[in-house]
Amino acid sequence: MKNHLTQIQEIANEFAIPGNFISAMEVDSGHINSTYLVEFGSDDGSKSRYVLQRINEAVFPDPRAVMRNVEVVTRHINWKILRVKRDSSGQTLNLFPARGGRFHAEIEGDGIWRCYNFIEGCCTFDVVESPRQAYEAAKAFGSFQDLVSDIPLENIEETIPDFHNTPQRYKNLMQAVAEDPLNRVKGLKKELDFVRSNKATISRLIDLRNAGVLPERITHNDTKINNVMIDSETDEAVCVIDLDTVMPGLSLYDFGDMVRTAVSPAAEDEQDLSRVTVRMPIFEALVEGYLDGCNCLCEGEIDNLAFSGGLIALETGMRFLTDHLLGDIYFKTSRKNQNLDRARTQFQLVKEIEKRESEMQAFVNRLAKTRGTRAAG
Ligand code: GN1
Ligand code: MG
Repeated sequence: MKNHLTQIQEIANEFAIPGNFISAMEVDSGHINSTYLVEFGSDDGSKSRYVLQRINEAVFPDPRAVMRNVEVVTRHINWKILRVKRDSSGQTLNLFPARGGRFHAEIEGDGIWRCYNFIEGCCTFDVVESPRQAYEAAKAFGSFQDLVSDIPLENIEETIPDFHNTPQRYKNLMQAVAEDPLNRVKGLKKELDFVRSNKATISRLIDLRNAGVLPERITHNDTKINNVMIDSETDEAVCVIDLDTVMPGLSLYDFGDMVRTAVSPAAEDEQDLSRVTVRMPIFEALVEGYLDGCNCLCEGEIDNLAFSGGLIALETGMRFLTDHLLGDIYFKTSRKNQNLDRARTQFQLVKEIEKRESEMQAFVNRLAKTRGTRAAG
């Protein structure tokens, strides 16, 4: 059997990367895809790095559709930055063509791979350290919203149906509870009672969308704070990554997931729940950054910014709990009960956000008013 590195070198050779392969290492990024950082060298001694990624087919049943979406988004953003913003100074994500003329390589027995440029000089944060980082990350996701706002909705496919359909996520959890294939439901009464006690609010955003209050947009849908590359020297956000879930959605899914992943100082799988709290200065920086990045939010969106954080935390908690019940088949885990711990931190966060929600929304209203985003707070 070929060793792993030789295999990665062969996959890298499928892409139009200049120079010679030097090295590859696996990077631990995200709960879904397998990612490698590969280095190539040119004859003049210069080196460049690239990101090779295998798309997880268990999560993305149609990886070619994922690639079509990513192609549309990366090309459009590049066009818009050059022709509308007239700014060619920053780093953007680019796909490299593969043998056969597409932007992905189909490796027999080893799935679908793609290759991006590596964004140099940056780092990502699992836990936000300062309001400045929160502001920068939120501004980057806001700008992303603005950059993709003129892609026709029909150019983007729904690659994971019902991805942020919270009532559907609730049904999936209840089905897993009913089936309980690993006999894990016992001992989860507290968690399940908590979820059930929130049933009344889970359809709020979808109901508002159906009523025409919230517009459907092209959204990122996975705005975890570690999906923004931050310049290591200046702390400025450089680029949003992880475009696989770009789909038609609601801006509040994006804002809510930022709140979920940024406001608390605790890790996503923290076991000491007393560490899960809402840092108001971080929340405020998220609102300021998002509104600075994207100028297009309507009244209904502004009204639900604080609510969205709790909803996405609840939704993500239900997804982690469902996966725990089904045997950890969706999210990568590195230890026993990690998905259960992740679910518990999310539910704790929902409670903390609920306690502060009116204070959070009052801040949003004040800020929106001073910016003239709306007439009255
Ligand atoms: C997954 O790939 P990553 O870790 O950025 C998941 C998100 C969840 C997140 C929870 C395609 O994102 O929806 O919010 O884990 N992505 C997919 O940490 O399901
Ligand atoms: Mg992801």
